[in-house]
Amino acid sequence: MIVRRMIIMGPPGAGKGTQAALLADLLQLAAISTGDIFRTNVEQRTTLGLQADQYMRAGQYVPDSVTNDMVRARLREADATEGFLLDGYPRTPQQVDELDGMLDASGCAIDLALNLVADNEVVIERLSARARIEGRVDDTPAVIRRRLEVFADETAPLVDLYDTRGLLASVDAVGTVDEVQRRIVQAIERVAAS
Ligand code: B4P
Repeated sequence: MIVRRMIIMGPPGAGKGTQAALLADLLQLAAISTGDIFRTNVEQRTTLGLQADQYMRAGQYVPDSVTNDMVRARLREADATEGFLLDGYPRTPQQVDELDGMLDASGCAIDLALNLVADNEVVIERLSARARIEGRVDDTPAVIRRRLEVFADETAPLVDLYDTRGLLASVDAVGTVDEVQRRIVQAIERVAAS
């Protein structure tokens, strides 16, 4: 099986964005990061950005309706028709339902749900390091704590859901970027060989 449609899950700071960019390049897939799209819109002060900004600053998820509409439009773009890598979407059961509907409508399906596993101590350290370098407004200690709580409450249960569907591959995300990438490539190769 050729892996053409993937999602990447994991807590904030697990390395989703980092690994998604590398993988999209390697597999020639469109990398779609909902966090990046929101941040670009916030910078450009678009209507979508103004809607998303308050939630992101507070470490909350942007409302499902806003996020789903944005992803639906992005998946219709030409570069996503042959394959995509969704980084940070879906994050709620409602987003899973919407994504299922979008894929049904276009006659395709997810091939793999990659779950990056890292404990809170590691991700807090990474996000705190990024705060010192980039000064992202959602990387302050209080907001990091809130993001981890929101992840545990709303997104962690989705791991079991994709496992039940037989699509899950969990990868240890503790290690260097190269080490984690090698583990991910091995996981994809196992799925491709099955
Ligand atoms: P995201 O942009 O997805 O932020 P994130 O979960 O923190 O992951 P990110 O990709 O930035 O970090 P990564 O783990 O790669 O979301 C931000 C916000 O947008 C959300 O809180 C929410 O408000 C909103 N949002 C996004 N999607 C949404 C959705 N579907 N529904 C509703 N709201 C949504 O990397 C973190 C740091 O670790 C980096 O500095 C990186 O360099 C470093 N790092 C990575 N791998 C490493 C390694 N192996 N070793 C050391 N450092 C590493």
